[in-house]
Amino acid sequence: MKCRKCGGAAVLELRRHNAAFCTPDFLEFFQNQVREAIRKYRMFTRDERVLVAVSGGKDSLALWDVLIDEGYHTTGLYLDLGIFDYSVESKAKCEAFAARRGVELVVSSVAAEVGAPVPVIKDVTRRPPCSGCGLSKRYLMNRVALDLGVPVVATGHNLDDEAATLLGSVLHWQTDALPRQSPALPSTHPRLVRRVKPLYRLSERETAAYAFLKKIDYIVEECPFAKGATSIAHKETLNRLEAESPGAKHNFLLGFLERGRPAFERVEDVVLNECTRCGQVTTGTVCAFCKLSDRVKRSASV
Ligand code: Q46
Ligand code: ZN
Repeated sequence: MKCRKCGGAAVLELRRHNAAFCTPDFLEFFQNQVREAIRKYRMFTRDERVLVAVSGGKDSLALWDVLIDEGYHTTGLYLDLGIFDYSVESKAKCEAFAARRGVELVVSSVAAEVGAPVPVIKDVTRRPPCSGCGLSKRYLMNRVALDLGVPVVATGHNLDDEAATLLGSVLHWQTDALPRQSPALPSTHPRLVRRVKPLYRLSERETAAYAFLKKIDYIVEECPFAKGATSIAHKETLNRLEAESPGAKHNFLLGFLERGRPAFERVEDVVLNECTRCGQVTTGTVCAFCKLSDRVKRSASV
């Protein structure tokens, strides 16, 4: 196998691009895909500070790494979910990365903010763990960004994540979710920051290769609550399709973004208010996060 660019020995074959690359040329390919994502969706400028949400996994640390190399002004945000050893280890990976690269990492704890860690929230609400966890993550990312005066949060969602979410929405024709599926969600209220996904053009395999080649030490284990999630089943389905026809995932997602998504866009008629308790955005009077934290604190006091 020879590198498409320089003809040297290739380390990685990318069937969907019908190409193979050596290490330096693969790293450049990876950077170019991120540059293209940022440019195409005007995700952020060099003058803006970017809050990078890191979980300790390969995708978010690869994202932070590439943005630092590209010269962006970044701050990392680690949300401590309190999920047993998984959280202890993933936090240590993020702290070690930040120390190695000499960048700032902010840590916010769900237990401190909600009143209990994710496993307890799950028991109190009797809902799947990802429900309280996802709500808390979205809320805290936005609130920390506002507190720091950062206009944009970047997450490490990759092509596989986005294609699996799209497949789930299409299988159920969730027409409310389809217009929101985008690599860049604009701020629609002064108290909502922009959310962007600069890795949406890169597959999980490619981010794993990047992390490996850049010697990034990340947590390999998934969250213990991820097992059995429908998104994993959707990823497996897409991987089978990809094996049959390389490029299927890429065409599915990028084709949707270019040609499918505009058909589902409509003028949002939801009125956004500020939560009377915390001031964050809600469609009601008190936001879902404040309600959740009330419930958790009430159950702890009985
Ligand atoms: S939502 Fe669910 Fe994740 Fe939270 S409980 Fe774990 S799997 S971490 S991406
Ligand atoms: Zn609130």
